[in-house]
Amino acid sequence: MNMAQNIAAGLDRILTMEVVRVTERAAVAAARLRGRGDEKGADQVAVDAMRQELNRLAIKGTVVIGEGERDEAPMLYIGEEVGTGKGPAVDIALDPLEGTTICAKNLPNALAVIAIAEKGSLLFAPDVYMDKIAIGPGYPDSLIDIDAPPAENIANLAKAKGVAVPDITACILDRPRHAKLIDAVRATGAAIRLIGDGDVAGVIHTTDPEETGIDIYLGTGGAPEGVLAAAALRCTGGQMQGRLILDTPEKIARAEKMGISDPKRVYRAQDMARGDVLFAATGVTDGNLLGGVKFGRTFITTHTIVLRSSSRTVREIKARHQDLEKF
Ligand code: VTB
Repeated sequence: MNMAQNIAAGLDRILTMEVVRVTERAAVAAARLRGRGDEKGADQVAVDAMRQELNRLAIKGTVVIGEGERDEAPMLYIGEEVGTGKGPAVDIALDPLEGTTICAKNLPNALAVIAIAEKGSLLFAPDVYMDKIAIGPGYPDSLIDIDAPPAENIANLAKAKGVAVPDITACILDRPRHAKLIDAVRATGAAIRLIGDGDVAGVIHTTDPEETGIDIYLGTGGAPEGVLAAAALRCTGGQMQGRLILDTPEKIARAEKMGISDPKRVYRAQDMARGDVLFAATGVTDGNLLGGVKFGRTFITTHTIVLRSSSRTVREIKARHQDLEKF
């Protein structure tokens, strides 16, 4: 395939390599503020760093999932144009620091995250909650059903995996709103990994249960984080369903403005992130899949995962940065 054909077939392949710098840079900036109890500060430096690096990419990018509406987020707001402007037109979902509280407390699985997709192919999700369910690759289609009771989903998963229900671990955000869900899962005998934040990582962890110990993700979290997780799952394989929680007329109106006409629609990963998608995440703090940034005396190391949906390649990039000036 020559270059022109390659571009026509999806995103420019070179972007797969270029995008790594974007999350690396955000992760290093945030990692300098790990464990300082300063959520806002860590987020701000990550945003600045990601934006700077993103603006070096040869793309005509539009942020569709970002730091918020233009009036509440001065940088990387929804609708902001990023990149050099010379290159393919792409839509971007990003979270320069997914898990600001995790970073502030120096707990596992804070990430710098980005997804780049062909124009018009990412769900334009309002910043509301989303009900989510996800499992990893290698299972029959439609094994999970967001409307089925947790016990049924877990039993079906255990059967398909060829294990007993108590051998299944579900990942759930530790929130009072999940009390019933937690009780229902515990009643099955399955184990739960309760996480404080970071459900993008939680969903991705289902794709490698041997490494992470997590088989299924359940519960409600941010809708923007849902789109980011869906982008990753499109690349790794796996199944996800999400439904926006539009429980007030105000939220329904907000969603409508973003083009969502059916407030009860169930989105699969392939509905939230269509076409060719690139996904990159760099660890800020140590985690189950990615190591955090390490500051050596003369170098900094970063650990990044880069995924592309059209080739389903999973790349892990461990970088040793010796030119510390660049940070
Ligand atoms: C999750 C989690 C995020 O928000 O989406 C969560 O992944 C949902 O909101 O890291 P609540 O905190 O209100 O439950 C975060 O914790 C922060 O964006």
